[in-house]
Amino acid sequence: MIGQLEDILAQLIELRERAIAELEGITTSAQLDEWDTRYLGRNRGELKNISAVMPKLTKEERPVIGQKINTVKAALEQALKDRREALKQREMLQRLEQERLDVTLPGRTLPAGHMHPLSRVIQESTDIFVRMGFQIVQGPEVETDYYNFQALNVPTDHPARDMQDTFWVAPGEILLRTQTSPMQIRSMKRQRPPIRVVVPGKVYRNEALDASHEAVFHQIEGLLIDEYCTMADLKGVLERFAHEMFGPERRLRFRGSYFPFTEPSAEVDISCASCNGTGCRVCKYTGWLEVLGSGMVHPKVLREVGYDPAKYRGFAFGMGVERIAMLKYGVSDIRLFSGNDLRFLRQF
Ligand code: 2NL
Repeated sequence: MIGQLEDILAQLIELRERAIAELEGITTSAQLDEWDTRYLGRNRGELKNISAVMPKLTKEERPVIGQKINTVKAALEQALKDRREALKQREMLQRLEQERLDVTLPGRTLPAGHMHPLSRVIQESTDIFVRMGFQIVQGPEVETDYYNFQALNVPTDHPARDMQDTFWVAPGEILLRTQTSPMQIRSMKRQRPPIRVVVPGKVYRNEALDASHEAVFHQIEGLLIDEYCTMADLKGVLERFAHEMFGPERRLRFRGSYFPFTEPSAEVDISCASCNGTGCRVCKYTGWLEVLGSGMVHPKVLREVGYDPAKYRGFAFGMGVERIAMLKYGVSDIRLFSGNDLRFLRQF
């Protein structure tokens, strides 16, 4: 039976060669599975078919063939495993190639907002006053006639109280504040001197609107009360403010003026930054730009909050935030600040 043995061995060698050659050409895992069943399948795999002859072999031949079959089986199993691994690698490389990412591409920038120019001016201004020892106070926009007018020595027949100038909520009683002074009156009633407060906030005036007038605008008011306080202190504080806000080259000029709540009163001009005071279109050839109103607190106002004018005196000032921002940034129309046009806002 030597012939049969050799025949089987030859079949095994041929099977192994063929199976491995075929394996080389396989490119998908479905083909691999198909190959697996065809050659190594327990049911009708080619190797199984060859093993079927085992019972016909002699006792001596059986282990020889059995061992050979096992060797071929192990070789094919190993080859299958290697091919699977190689295919996996290939698929991974293909995916890496296809799903390639350029990590050097610039990211998508998210649009970031920033402070409104008016908020910035308010923040910068209050910072300057905080450095000079003032406290920042805020309060309601809906006020009483008493805090907005009476306590400030604004007479009942004063034109500011007129229907044309004030937005009344309940005529003669409740109104939208026309300045932030009401909070300063409250501060004085609440505490004793020395007092140093600054009140930023929204104010309302029923005015004809144009490039320099809005019905809703912002104001920063300051108040200082102490035993020894003169106009020189007022000038010093305002000069410091102007220098920090507009630059140390700017000069200030005080012009006599009138407000019901201060006596004496002064309007303050700043030397024009465009021409350095020599005169140009910006300052209408005067060399000066009006920035704020100020004065020594009127004795009637001091008395109203319970202070003895013989013992205490103080100064106060008020400025329009929009006006400061217009001067600082060279804006020619106040309405731009409330227009919400991003082309304008993005410039700050
Ligand atoms: C201006 C002028 C000013 C004040 C506001 C004030 C407040 C108290 C007492 C006295 Cl509690 N005065 N405030 C004083 C002078 C001027 O504002 O032209 N504002 C835009």
